[in-house]
Amino acid sequence: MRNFFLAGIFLSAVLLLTSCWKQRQVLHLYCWADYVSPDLIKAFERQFDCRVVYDTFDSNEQMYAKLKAGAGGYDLIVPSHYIVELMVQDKMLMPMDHALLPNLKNLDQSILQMMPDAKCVYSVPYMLSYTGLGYNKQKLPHFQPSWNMLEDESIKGRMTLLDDQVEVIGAALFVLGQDANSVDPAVLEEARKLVMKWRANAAKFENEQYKNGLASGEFHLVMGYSGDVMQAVEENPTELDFVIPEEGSMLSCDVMVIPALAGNPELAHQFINFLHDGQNAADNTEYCYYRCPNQAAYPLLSDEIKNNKSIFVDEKLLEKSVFTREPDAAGKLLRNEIWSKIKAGAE
Ligand code: SPD
Repeated sequence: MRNFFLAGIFLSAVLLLTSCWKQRQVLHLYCWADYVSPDLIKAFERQFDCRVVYDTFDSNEQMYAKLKAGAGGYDLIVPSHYIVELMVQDKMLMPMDHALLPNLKNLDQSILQMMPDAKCVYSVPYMLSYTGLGYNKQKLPHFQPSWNMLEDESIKGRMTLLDDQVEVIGAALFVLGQDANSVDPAVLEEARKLVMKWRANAAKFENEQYKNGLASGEFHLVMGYSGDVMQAVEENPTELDFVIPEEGSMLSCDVMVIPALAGNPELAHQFINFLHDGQNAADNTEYCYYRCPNQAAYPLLSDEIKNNKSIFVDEKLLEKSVFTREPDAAGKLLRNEIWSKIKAGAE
């Protein structure tokens, strides 16, 4: 009888907890992997009595195709800046309510001015990312900070390229001394030929697992996003390093956007505002190794981060870097064709 009574109490407690749990608001986040500090997510959940459900994509194309195919249910998405215009044209996004975003005052104006949506009508800058080379210093003692390393025979089968046409074609255009956003057919054909040489050395095109492959020693050279590679380098700075090649690199700013059909746009605004609190933006930069363009965060960063050249890039290299622009429809078609040929290994 006593056991029956205790079981009843236990069951009621479980039901009570379950109903409380169910009532908590949920923020459905669609984002690149390892891109928000888990501690910050927990702090947000506590402060706003909610749950964050974090779903990942590994390329803008994958994210866009999923949305285009009708995937709903997300409250906040983190694409790269150059795809926002297309998402706006497709009526996929909701305008930002600035009254809910007082921390926009913290944004770094010098970065904001480079953005196509500088007034944050539909997007709020999140993290700046460069593309560069991660490498194993012991395996590649002859390493040079140049994209030409991708052609080096010694890395055959031990190298990965990003599965990201903007970055790969852009890198080839840097080597050729051309505009990294070019849509000139003859120039792109030259870029294709160069990438085909790199492809012959590549184990795969890939956007997420390469950092683990670099850390484990499987890959000796990877083309990667700055912060992702730095996360691996920090685990093993004796053997690994990351550089932005001397020819220059594509610069992107990933941004936060709210889908037009978001179920909880208010919570999405609260999350954006929370991430742009100065201390939170600093903590997030320390976690991700990407620079959050938040002026209030900069003085709060550790010296290690302030002096990290993949986060606060040297002026000279910054001048050579090119902010990615979305090509017009014809240019996009041409670039897609070139990329499909590259991926298929077709001549
Ligand atoms: N794990 C986080 C990866 C962020 C990558 N940013 C992509 C920029 C694409 N141009």
